[in-house]
Amino acid sequence: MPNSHEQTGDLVKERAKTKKQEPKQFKVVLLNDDYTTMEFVVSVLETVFQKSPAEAFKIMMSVHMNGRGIAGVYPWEVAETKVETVSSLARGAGYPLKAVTEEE
Ligand code: TYC
Repeated sequence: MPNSHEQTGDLVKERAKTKKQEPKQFKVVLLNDDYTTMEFVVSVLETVFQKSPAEAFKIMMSVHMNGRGIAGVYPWEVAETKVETVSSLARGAGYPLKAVTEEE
């Protein structure tokens, strides 16, 4: 039955395509510490994670109160680059601010 083989092939291809269109996403988690200023964290959230001033303040306060919080969710390479940018900005300003990635 040559037709059924062709149909099965089409189905497999469709499924594979659907999977490729949904790459894994990674959370960038901001960690609290006692030394980084609130102002610096807000500026990082605005510049690196494109948050509005109000949203940046909200996320910063949530990290301050809960120890950690999600700055954003991105494909792996973007998430890793954001973590490195946070680390580099913090080091340059003399703060221990740290961000890590987590699989969603
Ligand atoms: N806890 C810091 C302070 O009281 C503020 C802070 C918030 C630091 C969020 C890091 O990810 C952070 N100055």
